Amino acid sequence: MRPDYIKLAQRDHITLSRWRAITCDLPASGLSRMASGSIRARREGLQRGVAIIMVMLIVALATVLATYLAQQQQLWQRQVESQFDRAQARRLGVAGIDWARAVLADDARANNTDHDGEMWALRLPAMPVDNGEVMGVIEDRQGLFNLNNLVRNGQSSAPDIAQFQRLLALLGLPGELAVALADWMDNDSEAQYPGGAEDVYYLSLPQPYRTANRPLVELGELLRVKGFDERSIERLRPFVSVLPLSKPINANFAPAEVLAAVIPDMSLSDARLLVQQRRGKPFKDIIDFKQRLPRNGTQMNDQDFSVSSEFFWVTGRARVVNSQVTTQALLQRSGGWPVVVWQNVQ
Ligand SMILES: [Ca+2]
Ligand SMILES: [Ca+2]
Repeated sequence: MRPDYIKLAQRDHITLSRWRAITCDLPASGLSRMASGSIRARREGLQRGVAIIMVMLIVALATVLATYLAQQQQLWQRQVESQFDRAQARRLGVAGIDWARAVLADDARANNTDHDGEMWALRLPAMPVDNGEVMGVIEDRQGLFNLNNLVRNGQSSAPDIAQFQRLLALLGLPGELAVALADWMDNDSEAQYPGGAEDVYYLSLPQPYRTANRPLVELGELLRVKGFDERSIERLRPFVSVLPLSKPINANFAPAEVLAAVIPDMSLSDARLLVQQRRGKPFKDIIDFKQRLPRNGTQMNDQDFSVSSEFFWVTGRARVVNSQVTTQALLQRSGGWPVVVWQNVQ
């Protein structure tokens, strides 16, 4: 028979060496009884310790989880609020384009001329709205030289190329750019001389591509045309437009450089004088314009000019809290309510 204390040790899964460590100081007499009580007490102590540690771990885990969930909730809330603000700013931006259309429709009902003294051309300060502001500017787009005029009915137009070459010369840019652009847009594949380029040139580039052979869609496309670079595009930007239709230039908005380029016998200094005289006294009609030109505009082609516009450029900005949206739109007003030819909201 094994002594009771050994049975107890085995029952409680205590090794013999551990048992000896526990009982080494106890006298042999009464050992069995005392050993039984001691083991129970230590086991209960161990269990309480484990339980306390488990509770602490659960509390710590719960705290970490609660903190994480609170942070996720705040993040989600901020994302929802930000998306809501952006959606509101976007709606405001689109509403700004509609506002511009309404203003231009009103103007069309009021008169047949367009100039920078009209209400639509005023630059208004930003208007406050709930938690933000909105602002927009309407600009004429028909006082500029329309690059798409270089090609008419799919064919390069020599008179328009000559006008553009005069504009290029006034801006200090090479005249070959006009020929290269005409080739880019005309529907044939025969390069004009000098300066033209068609598929033979573009397909021989390190990263080859084909000639567009169609009108331009936007000014940035010039980067693909032989001879143009960012510097020349920026130089041209204040003086040229890219319109889907060929329309006469609005003499009330044309910069002096454009007037001097389109009217063959007009010098740049004469054109600058005319632009000065135009301020506060816009041209009423083409007859008025011709009468105020040097030599009464004897070399002017009446078809090249008008005193009204169909195309307008709208830029806007809407902000709600910290979300901001910018808008750009090309509008065409040919009678009633202007239509959006192109718009970008971002
Ligand atoms: Ca008007
Ligand atoms: Ca071509």
